Amino acid sequence: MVRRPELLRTAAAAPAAFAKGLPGRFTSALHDERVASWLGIALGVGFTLSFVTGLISHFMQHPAGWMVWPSRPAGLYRVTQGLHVMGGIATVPLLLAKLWTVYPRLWQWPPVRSAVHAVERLLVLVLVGGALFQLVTGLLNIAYWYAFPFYFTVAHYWTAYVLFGALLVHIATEWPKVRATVMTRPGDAVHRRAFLGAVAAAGGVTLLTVIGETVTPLARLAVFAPRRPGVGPQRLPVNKSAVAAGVTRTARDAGWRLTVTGRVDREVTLTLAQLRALPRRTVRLPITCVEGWSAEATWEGVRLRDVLRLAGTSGDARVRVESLEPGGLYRTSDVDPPHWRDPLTLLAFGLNGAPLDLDHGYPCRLIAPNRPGVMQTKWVHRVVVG
Ligand SMILES: Nc1nc2c(c(=O)[nH]1)N[C@H]1C(S)=C(S)[C@@H](COP(=O)(O)O)O[C@H]1N2
Ligand SMILES: [Mo]
Repeated sequence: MVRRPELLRTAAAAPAAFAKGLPGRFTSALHDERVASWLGIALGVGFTLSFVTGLISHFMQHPAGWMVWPSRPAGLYRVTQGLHVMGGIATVPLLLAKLWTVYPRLWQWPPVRSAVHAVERLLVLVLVGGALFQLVTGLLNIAYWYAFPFYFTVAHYWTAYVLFGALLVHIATEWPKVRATVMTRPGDAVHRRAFLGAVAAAGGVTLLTVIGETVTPLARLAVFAPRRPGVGPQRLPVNKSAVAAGVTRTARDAGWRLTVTGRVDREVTLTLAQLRALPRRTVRLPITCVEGWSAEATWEGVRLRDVLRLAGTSGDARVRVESLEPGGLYRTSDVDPPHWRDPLTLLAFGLNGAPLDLDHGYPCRLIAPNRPGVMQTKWVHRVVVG
């Protein structure tokens, strides 16, 4: 514990570097370059992690023509998207602390000293604006609070490049300062260490309130998580229900058929009974929503590759599964060769030991390894080979 008199003494002795020119206004010794540097390093690591994992998520859903995503390790996307969302959430207290530390600089006088200084300040504006935008829109999105008039994924994706570009320039220009402060001895004063420790603890506590939505043993701590593993029909969360998707009638229709069509040797049409009569497999796979929650479940169904073999397809075929859902962004998904050839990829009709719930995609849904939840299409009725 820090004793108060010592804290005050240290604080009084430390130069309040950012408050220069504004005597008496910003008296805390924590408005300090050393504190700002440490927080900057942590934020640099955090934002880089978010950027890279965000790109992975984006390009898994919208692969460029030359990209081939592997289907293994089966839980890889669960890790990268968990880092993206959980890491982003843990960054919030760090960013707030950093903004508090440096905000006296906002009032520096004169506001602009030279052209270079003007560019530097503009860059900081982009950096702060971009960081706040990414964190706020990310949080609103996972809370299903669409308070913004633009399409989330597009805005979040493009802002990421702007933010990361500004971050790289910022690192390049601030690096000498970081070296001169945190990379030189002597060590940090007690008040700085206490403050940075408190910020780190705040990040940790924030993380604990949500991480259970993907780290199942901690599910009970996840008081701020919008979805929790184990909560939902068949102990699995649901994002879009059958009612919301408008499939309650078509999915329960006795006339439901699974059709395999497109570039096949022979078109195949199966009733649910015929599908269930094919060799059955049971796999353990997670659903990993792009919003960060994930949950493992036991799926029963037939291998997609077995169904495709019935129809006769080439080994490098491009496959698309289509839902009964009449519209919506996730009505179809592409299943590229590494995924449709994978023995874990099923057209599932059973979940956790019972027939698939209507909300989980009855009569039949796709479940595949290493894949975003948005591509685990529910209420499948057509497989189109291209
Ligand atoms: N047809 C269809 N399939 C869909 C969706 C959808 O909106 N429509 N949502 C997807 C999303 S975003 C996720 S995370 C998973 C969730 O599966 P679950 O509801 O069975 O947990 O389903 C996916 N499959
Ligand atoms: Mo999702």
